[in-house]
Amino acid sequence: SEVPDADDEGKRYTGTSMRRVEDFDILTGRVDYIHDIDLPGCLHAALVRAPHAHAAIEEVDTSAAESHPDCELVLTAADIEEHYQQTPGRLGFKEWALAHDRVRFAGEPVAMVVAADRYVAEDVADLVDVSYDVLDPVTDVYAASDDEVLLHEETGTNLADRDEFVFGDVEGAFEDADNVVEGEYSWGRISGVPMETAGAVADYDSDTDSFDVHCNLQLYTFNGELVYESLGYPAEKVRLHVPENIGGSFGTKIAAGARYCALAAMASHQLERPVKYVEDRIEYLQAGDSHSCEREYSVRLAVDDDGTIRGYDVSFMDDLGAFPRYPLPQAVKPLSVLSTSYHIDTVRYEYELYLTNKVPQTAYRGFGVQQHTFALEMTLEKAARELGVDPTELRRQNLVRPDEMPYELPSKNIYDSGDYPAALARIEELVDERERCEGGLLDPDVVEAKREEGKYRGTRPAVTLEPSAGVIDYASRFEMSDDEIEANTREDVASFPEHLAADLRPDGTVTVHLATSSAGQGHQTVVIQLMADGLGISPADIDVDYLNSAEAPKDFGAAASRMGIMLSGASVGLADELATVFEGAAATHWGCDPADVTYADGAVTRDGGGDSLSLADLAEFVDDDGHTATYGYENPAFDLPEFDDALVDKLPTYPGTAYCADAPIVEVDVNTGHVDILRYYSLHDCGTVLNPDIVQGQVEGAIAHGIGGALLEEFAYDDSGQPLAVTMFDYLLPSITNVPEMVVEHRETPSPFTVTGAKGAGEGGTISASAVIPTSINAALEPLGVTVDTVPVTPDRLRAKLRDEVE
Ligand code: SMO
Repeated sequence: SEVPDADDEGKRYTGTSMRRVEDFDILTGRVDYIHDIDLPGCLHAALVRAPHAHAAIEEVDTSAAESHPDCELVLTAADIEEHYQQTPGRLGFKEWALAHDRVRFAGEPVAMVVAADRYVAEDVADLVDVSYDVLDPVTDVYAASDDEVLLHEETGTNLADRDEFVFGDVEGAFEDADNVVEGEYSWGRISGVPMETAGAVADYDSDTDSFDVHCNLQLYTFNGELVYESLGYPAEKVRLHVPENIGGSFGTKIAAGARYCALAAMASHQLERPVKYVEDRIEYLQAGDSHSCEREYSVRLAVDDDGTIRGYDVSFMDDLGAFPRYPLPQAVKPLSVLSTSYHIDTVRYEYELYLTNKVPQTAYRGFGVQQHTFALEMTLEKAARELGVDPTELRRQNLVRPDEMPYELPSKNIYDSGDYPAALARIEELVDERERCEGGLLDPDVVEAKREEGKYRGTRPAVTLEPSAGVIDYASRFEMSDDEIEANTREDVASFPEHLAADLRPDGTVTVHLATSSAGQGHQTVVIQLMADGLGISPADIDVDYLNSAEAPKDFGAAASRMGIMLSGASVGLADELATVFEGAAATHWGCDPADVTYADGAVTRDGGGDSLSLADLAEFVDDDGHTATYGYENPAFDLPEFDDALVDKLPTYPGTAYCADAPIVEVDVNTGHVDILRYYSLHDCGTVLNPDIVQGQVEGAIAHGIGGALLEEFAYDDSGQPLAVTMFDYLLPSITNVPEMVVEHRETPSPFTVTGAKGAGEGGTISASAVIPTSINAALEPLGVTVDTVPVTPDRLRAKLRDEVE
């Protein structure tokens, strides 16, 4: 095939839109998803799920089910107690794979039934007779905070966690500032809703007393702990295998999938046959992991008449659902972008996390950063209106400037690089040139004419941030000294590396082994691009596969937009290390000094002589016991030679901070309460772009998710704690009618903290869209004096606002 010309740095593939190696199989239906894994003799499981949000379990009568002729097994909490350990919980709260004594959310699994196929298993599950004593449900943070009904009586409170972080003289700033702007907002419960639901196929082998568990867990090497501990088996006895392709996750396959792995494994252990369980769509919508924040905010902004922001004070209450789940509440990550794109030195951030009778919160694309960004953008919008200043100018004058980069936040994260004011200026320019002109969507005459029909148009651009690849337990560092922070950051980052290993095969091609699962992001393609350039060989001569959890190092995995940074850095490191291995093998073969041989472009040559060995020749000399080289990627900030010493001391907690300046053109129909996004502008900078098509796809997909959260999606519950959105008719995903044409421009400001300058991408559009859509709606409605304060901005919410404030 044709070999492209190399660029100035010798790269042929990195930075190009090389076609994704994943897509041919995906698009032609050749991919095995979790449900396609078919082991001989496999049995199928169904779950008995709680019909009540909150109830004591009085009795689980399995006799009718067990006497069904086709029933293979019924597992209840009592069986698990006897054989297996508890699923580890957070903050002292234990969540069992099957509910013990009490159910705490509608849809919580109570029993597992196994039969020859899923249809029979569901019929048998109907025969499991559970007697409940129904308890009062706790369905919001206000009821939770009363502590009249407790979810976990042993703890004596529904407050799972609270914390307060104060940077600077907050009270002083609010006393001295010319103005104090206050806001109250609400954020609705949403989630990722991937195309593929969570599931597991477990196969217990009695000869070795060990398990093979096929699963579509996100973070399978890391979250395997949850499975091993539930089973009471050591890690090496439980081999988790992930398929090459997973049908989306967005954070949602981090925790609940572990429950399914454990349950399928327990059943397989009892039956000594493979057992499969995969959530169906209604189960996912009713009780699937995981939900994002459901939040009530109370905020204050101290701002002078000249627009200088003096302080920001945000308190919120999160509805955490029934258990504090692994890994961390989403409330914590925004500490890394506390003032988002703005220079605000004085900040107070306080959260209270309440337990309620709903599906627990874990992770969803953006991991809390969008909720934080939303509140600050909404407050800036309000401030501009109260002060009578231009909202975009208020934002512009407070943005972190390029001459402040790398910019250290009071909360100790460091923004790597970028030009936020220029991004805002460019997006303004694009909107002016294309939309505020004659015939544009915001042509003043068109805007005026549309208002006559009750359609209000507007846009409000903003710059928002996406912190990438950081350590996760951010909050704990505020109890540490600077020295401890440095040591801890090194340790944390070192314990969350990403490893790649490689085999050189006899035909001279290379297999790269990944230790992290992909949910569609294109990891395989990016690794192949980087390795092809690093080794100077054709992408066709490289393939990629996945290690199982027993073979793999315990890497963290794909989360926090980290894989672009981590896998590209690891690929560069692995290619360098392979070159050294190849040179060493050739030198040994020739009996010469390795310094006298050079690897380049698929061959080692002996300096000065004509000797040369191809990779196929070398395959005979490098050891053949598996991997030729393993490269564990640690935060490159620690050893980048060009790195400024002063910064090494500070250590960025998130080595990449991508940013975007976004402007949705919205149209609000005040008659129906419907919001249309007519076009969406985004200027996106994720540092070095490794594959423009992949980044473009991530940007567009993330914005679509943000549109869903801003306008459509909500896991609503009624007063009895019953979920109201249990079909796709109730939980409204954005579709072709809601997602507009997007105009996306890319800037590339490399991160000085990463090997390739990549910053990470994938969450930015979700973070941005769900903030700038509500502020753009408020901008559009300004002539009516109406403001929204709750997302999603559904037609009924908007109509209620219009009725209250206008009619
Ligand atoms: S919400 Mo993610 O999997 O960092």
